[in-house]
Amino acid sequence: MADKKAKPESTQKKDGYGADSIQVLKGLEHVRKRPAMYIGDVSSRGLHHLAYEVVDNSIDEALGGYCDKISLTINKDNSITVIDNGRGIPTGMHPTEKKSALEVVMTVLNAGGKFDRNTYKVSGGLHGVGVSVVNALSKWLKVEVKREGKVFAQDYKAGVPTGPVKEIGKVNIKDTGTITTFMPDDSIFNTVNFKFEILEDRLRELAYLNKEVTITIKDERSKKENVFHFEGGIKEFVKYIDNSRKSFMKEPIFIKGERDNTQVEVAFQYNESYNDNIFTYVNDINTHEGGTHLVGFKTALTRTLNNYGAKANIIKTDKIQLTGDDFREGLTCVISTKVPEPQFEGQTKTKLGNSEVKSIVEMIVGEQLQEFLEGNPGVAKKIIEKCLRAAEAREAARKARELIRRKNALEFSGLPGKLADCSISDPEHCEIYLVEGDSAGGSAKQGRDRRFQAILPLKGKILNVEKARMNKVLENDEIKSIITALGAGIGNSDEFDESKLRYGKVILMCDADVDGSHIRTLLLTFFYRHMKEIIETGRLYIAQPPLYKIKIAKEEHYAYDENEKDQILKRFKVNTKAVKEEPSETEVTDSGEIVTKGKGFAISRFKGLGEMNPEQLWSTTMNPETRTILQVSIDSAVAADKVFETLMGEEVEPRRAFIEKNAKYVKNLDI
Ligand code: 0RA
Repeated sequence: MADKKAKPESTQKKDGYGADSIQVLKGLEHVRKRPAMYIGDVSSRGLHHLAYEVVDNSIDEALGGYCDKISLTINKDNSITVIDNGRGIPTGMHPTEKKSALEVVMTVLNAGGKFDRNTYKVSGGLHGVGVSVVNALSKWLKVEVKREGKVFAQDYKAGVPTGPVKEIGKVNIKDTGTITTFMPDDSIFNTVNFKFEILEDRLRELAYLNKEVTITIKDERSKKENVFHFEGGIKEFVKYIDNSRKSFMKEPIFIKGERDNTQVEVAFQYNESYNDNIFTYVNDINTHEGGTHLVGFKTALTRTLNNYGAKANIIKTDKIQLTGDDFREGLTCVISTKVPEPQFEGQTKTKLGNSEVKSIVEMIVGEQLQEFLEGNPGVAKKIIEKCLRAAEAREAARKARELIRRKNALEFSGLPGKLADCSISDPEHCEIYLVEGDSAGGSAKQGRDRRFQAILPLKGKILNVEKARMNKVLENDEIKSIITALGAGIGNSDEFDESKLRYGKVILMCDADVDGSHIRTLLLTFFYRHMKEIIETGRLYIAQPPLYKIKIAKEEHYAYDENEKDQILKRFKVNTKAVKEEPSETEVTDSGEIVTKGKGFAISRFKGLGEMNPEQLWSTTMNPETRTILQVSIDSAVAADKVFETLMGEEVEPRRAFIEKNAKYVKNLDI
């Protein structure tokens, strides 16, 4: 088809850049100079954010009821294509910018907002920065719009148009939509490798939250593909979250209402576990830190169940008082709100601040839950009885906690006996290593910098908290010593006091073998379920001990993985072929070290931390100048929950399926 200039362009100024263009360039330049201000960071997380940003724009069309199909493809060259069947980005002349609206949307910061497409904008935290930010951070980007029976297109490099908007073809007038393909700029991002699983998690979540849309994801590199469409919406979402937990309820309870343009949807059920799992959303954004919608829900749940239980004579109010926690034991819940002007607060800007939302959610949930309980007395009774059992266990837990407190008061310092504390007292400059095993603990104590590094050796495996109630958790010796060493209490929100935390960094140091990885997972599960704030504030780390020691001539080198080992061997021109072809000598030393020897070199694989002497441990794993530590983060709360529940929970079948299917992925999420 012939390249024809689109009408709007023919009326454009011909004399190159006007003042508007210069402003645009300055805006884009700033995005490229300070990308973190717009997308958080330039790691894998920021990279995936680019894709979310483009998809969010299509979801906006879907929220307005104009679009029901969205597809995302990771192309072979690692670029991303997002296609939707919305109205298409307008291509006509923009009234004030004096160029095609399409070019304005793609190149001017925050231009999307000027169109005011619908009431519930996907904006908050780092979302809603606009597709122009994606454009600025892409080596190249190509947009195609189908609108009014025509196909328009424009190309960009680093956010700058390489030419005008062109009409490149014709289509059926009913065929509308937008196609965006972008290649993230590898001079800006640390990595430009998109991960199918990460994008898949977000798209699945979006499909549950917007039951009208069908979202397809395809990976042209691996040929993986998936289609998400959930007629049951968040009700199905709750079942998905709980698919490896047992519930006594056939269907989640579903509540839906609207007041003052604020829409509320809640689905929840109870399972046999002891944790609560509430995922909250505002305009499709996961509000990790909760906020007024969550408070409204909790208030309504506690009050309504309490009133009903007392009225139905299931709760004998003279015998026992139930707290909010009791009503949330074993609860899995999704709260999805649509709020016109959301105010986001908190450290990561994922806490809803709008005060009016609390009473709206509280009222809608209160009314409809009461109706449900009265109409379903059988289920109601089971729910309340479960809450009563929780209350009894809580009483036992309170006694156990009291015991720890009293014991602490009796002991001289209140700190666990085996903790080797550091001498500096400013928590922000201190770190604690939780070390697997007494022998590694001993080496770490000798090897550390005692001014700011504390060591707490842990004996064997800590309790699997996924299968235990709070009182059992608190009876466990290893967990008790972790809690007292950290000094900030336990629990998410009310009982955990971050200001009392005795260390700025908590570093898990486990062996690089199967047992070590199990212990690490148990520890991660503990922190995720009972001290989530430590993870959310970026204080939890995993130490990376080396896997290999390579002795060449008289020098020792350390490698942290297979690849690095090969690189070292290559760098020193060691003939590795000789080793592979004739495994000359493999020895197992007294300490269990496996040594492979060849001409002039020896490679030993560390089986455990205990094999390293204090100096080795310091220089390879603990010295802040030379070590690598991995920061633990929760990108997708739902995915994290799935990992812990499936790995550590009761049901064996889903666990097996999960390990078989996702062996590789689990490894990634471990960090
Ligand atoms: C501004 C105004 C209108 C639609 C859009 C933007 C739009 C943006 C994106 C981004 C990806 N897909 C999109 N689809 C639409 C409304 C145009 C009208 O009134 O027809």
